[in-house]
Amino acid sequence: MSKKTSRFPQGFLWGVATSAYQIEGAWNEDGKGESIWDRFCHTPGRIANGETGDVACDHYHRWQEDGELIAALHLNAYRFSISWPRVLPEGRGTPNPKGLAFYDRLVDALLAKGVAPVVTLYHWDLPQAVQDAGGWLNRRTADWFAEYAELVYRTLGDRVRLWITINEPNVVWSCGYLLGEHAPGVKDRATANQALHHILLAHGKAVEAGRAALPGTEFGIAPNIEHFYAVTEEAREAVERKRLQEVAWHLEPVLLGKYPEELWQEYELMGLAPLTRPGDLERIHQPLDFLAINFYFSGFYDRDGRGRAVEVSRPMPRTGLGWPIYPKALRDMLIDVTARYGRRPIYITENGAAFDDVIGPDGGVHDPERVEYLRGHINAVHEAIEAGVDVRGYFVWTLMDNFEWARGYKPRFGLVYTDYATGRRIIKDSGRYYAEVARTNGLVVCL
Ligand code: IFM
Repeated sequence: MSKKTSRFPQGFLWGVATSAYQIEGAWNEDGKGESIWDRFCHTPGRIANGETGDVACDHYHRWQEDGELIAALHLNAYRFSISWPRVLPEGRGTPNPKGLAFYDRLVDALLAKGVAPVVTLYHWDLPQAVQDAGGWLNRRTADWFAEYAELVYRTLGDRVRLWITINEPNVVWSCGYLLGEHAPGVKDRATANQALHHILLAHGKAVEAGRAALPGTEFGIAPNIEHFYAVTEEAREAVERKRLQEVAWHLEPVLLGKYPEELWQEYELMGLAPLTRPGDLERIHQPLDFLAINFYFSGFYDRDGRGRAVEVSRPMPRTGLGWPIYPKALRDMLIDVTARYGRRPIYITENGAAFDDVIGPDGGVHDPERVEYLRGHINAVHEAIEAGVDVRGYFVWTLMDNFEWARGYKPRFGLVYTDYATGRRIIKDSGRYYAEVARTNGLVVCL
């Protein structure tokens, strides 16, 4: 079997991504305020095994060791999120100097190791005080978010080039407000659409504030984009409708300055459309420097007798969570997004897989399926670049096993194994594999 090395463009970012609530712990230390995830996890019955992010990976105390891990993996970028209630315990008003100092030190430590910090402003841990004032249903939350963003820009803006406003608005919409599986645990479509509108408004306001405060830096948003295939010609319309509901509804206000017309009209008739004000969509539709895309899912669909898309099960490898492993969909999604919305810089800001990793008798963690997963998906990114898509970086979800929201600690997504009993971190085989890809800026593929 012959092999070839696919090289990536010079300056390509190789990173890992994390989020504050999933790794930091220290939920009530050093003046941090309560978040909606603290409240949600402390409510019995919400999270598998009653687990919480109270301690998580204890990154708040072990951040130096974690920074060293990132450098040991030869990565040149690290995407992390700021906990809004850690820096503004009440969501607005008086900042918490100790919270700001934590991120300040982290950024300095990363830069000293040649790792570019990529900052996400909102990865779901809304201050509980803001929730108590209505949360994302209160339009003022968008203003408070922009004020919070300004505080972070003032603190870190001299050293951070890439800013992501909101992580996966579509997942907040679906899991937080439609299915009720995530904080704040709502199950109502009209409420979900209203919350989404204010989240997108918050994105627009934060970008506007960022442009004024930090000329020369770059701003984007990180939707989670799934790729859908129609298995027959007849299924195309149904699949396009699914894409409108699950992708375009969240993405097009940002990229095109309008909600998809057909869906808007339907929602309006059913009393499910959000209340908007003149100028909102212009504000949401900020020019973006890049699109950050999180990619995990794809599916094949037929249509049922009522013209709805129904998933067709196809034999294919799956992750430990049963999620399909079909790397070609990453390439196809990137080509599709570029064709529909225009060529622009793209970062894959999350991609990864959970497996039931264990420490082996030799003390190592051997995860060949994750190595294959990464090889396939990184190859798909390379193919997309060759097809003309402007991909500038790739971030594995995630640095180390951490708190997987409603599923608790069982799913292990990390390149590094977290031994929760002791806090010890062990680099998995996939971590070593990815380190080599990053070090050489290239991927070896078998022909
Ligand atoms: O852990 C999450 C992350 O917080 C958001 N994107 C998907 C990941 C895996 O489910």
